[in-house]
Amino acid sequence: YIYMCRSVGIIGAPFSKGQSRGGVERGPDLIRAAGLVQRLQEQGCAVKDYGNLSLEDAAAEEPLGELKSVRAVGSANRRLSDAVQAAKKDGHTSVMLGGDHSLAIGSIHGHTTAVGPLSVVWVDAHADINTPLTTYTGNFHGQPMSFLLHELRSYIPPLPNFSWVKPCVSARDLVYIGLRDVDPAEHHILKLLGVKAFSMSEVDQLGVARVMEETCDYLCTRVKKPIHLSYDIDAIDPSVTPATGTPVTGGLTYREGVYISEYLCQTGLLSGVDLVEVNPLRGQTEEAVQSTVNTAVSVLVSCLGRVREGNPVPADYRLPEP
Ligand code: 5AB
Ligand code: MN
Ligand code: MN
Ligand code: MN
Repeated sequence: YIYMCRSVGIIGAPFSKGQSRGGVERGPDLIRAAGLVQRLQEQGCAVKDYGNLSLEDAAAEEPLGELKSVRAVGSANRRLSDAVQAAKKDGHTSVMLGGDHSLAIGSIHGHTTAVGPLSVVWVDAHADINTPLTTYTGNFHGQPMSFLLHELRSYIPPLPNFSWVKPCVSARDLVYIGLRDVDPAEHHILKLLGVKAFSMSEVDQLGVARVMEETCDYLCTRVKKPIHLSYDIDAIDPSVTPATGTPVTGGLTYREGVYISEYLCQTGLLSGVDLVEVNPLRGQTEEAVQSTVNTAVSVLVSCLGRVREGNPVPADYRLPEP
């Protein structure tokens, strides 16, 4: 490894209306309070913190059929898309701190608007690919991928505040890692579109190192596109990251979770990252919350150059002599 200076643009997205549990809007401030910016600076990153977007509308909103907070989700994501575009135009690796996973709509839309076609790596216990017509919870954090895929265009109804969203990702440019709670309709969509997915079974079978090799071989066989990593903290096992809204047993270990980040960083193609679904109100104890938040920070610093063998010093470093 050579010493490398990365520039990082952090965008806080304190938004929770893509699901029904309060608390997840506190994610950005908690992740910062755990020392994200200092850790990044210590490892040589130039950090610009764009602060938190103001995304939550005070007004409560009637559900549209089963769908909850449609307008709020649509307008929050529009603002987020603009913010990510600005961060990319300033030359940063964009880091979006959620908030719930409905925010991936705006984050990926903004990223691809600024840099062109992307590869997407979606690390999650869930596939988040329900359409507004297959969801049985009505929560948008279970649907973001359906709005982004070209192949699902004809299955998405028009929704208020969503007319700006244009499909921008091809199914063959998407890889899932960590799946273990996939709804029947989502499973149908994954098979219909032939989406590459490494569920926890494949992680068990192949090991995380091979999963990452195969992920990058698959994504890089054609042109090497910039990578967007959308990381739901519930991909990691709830024994490590319990403070999240939809925990599912049998997840990635801390080490597997960090390895995924290290590996993607090392490709040199990682251009945008989401870290979502940290919810302090879902932790039973202060330790449970801290373990979740600290793991989120570890995942992020590893995306941005931290290596466990130790990071190199700048080229002008001189070992002190007595
Ligand atoms: B998360 C479920 N499939 O659609 C749905 O945490 C869960 O962003 C979605 O991955 C979980 O509501 C969304 C049942
Ligand atoms: Mn999830
Ligand atoms: Mn998710
Ligand atoms: Mn969740």
